[in-house]
Amino acid sequence: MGGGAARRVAVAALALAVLAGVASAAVYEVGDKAGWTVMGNPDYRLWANSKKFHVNDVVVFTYNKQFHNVLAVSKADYKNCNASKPIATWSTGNDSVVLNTTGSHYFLCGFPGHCAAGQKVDIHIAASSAAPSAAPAPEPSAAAGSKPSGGATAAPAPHPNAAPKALPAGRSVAATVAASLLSLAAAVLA
Ligand SMILES: *[C@@H]1O[C@H](CO)[C@@H](O)[C@H](O)[C@H]1NC(C)=O
Ligand SMILES: *[C@@H]1O[C@H](CO)[C@@H](O)[C@H](O)[C@H]1NC(C)=O
Ligand SMILES: *[C@@H]1O[C@H](CO)[C@@H](O)[C@H](O)[C@H]1NC(C)=O
Ligand SMILES: [Cu+2]
Repeated sequence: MGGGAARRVAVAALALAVLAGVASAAVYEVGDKAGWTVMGNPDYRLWANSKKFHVNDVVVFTYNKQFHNVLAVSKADYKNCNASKPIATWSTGNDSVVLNTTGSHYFLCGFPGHCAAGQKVDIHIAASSAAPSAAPAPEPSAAAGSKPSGGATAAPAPHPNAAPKALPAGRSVAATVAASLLSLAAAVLA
């Protein structure tokens, strides 16, 4: 192929690489630099609201394990700071948790008084945020029924009948761009 064609293919490949990067899972440190603590009363609601989480993103809890731990709990236990029946427990001080479903993921510290002091976080993944590569079991009720308790902005459905698993606009555009770049590359190569 000629130089022009090769260049176009290279551009298409680059664009695809960029798009792949956009679609890959993100890693977030809970509380950013503050970590997972009661010192300084970090605002974990504010922290969670400042992110847009997607399925398969990873949150890392970093803390002194002598003073804190991480419990995944139900919504009710999250509200009441009830640590008696956690769904899962982490306690290494450096815990990576994969958010593999849509809906809310509730975490709190099980040390006495810490949750009540604000060491709790509700990480919400909008139903429309499912990564295209993931085959998640969607939790329609979590996103459709209740209003988002975090500030996680639920993407407006483009059509009333749109399936809950519809890709968000941004990713649809990205997919369209990728598709047209691919056909461009194919045309150039033909
Ligand atoms: C915490 O939850 C357990 C079991 O779910 C329940 O028996 C208990 O009464 C709860 N405690 C409080 C303080 O709500
Ligand atoms: C936490 O664990 C990850 C690997 O899982 C490692 O890369 C990182 O350096 C650790 N951080 C601390 C503060 O220990
Ligand atoms: C999500 O991850 C948890 C813990 O890693 C695992 O037990 C569970 O089966 C996973 N769920 C899905 C739908 O992959
Ligand atoms: Cu704690």
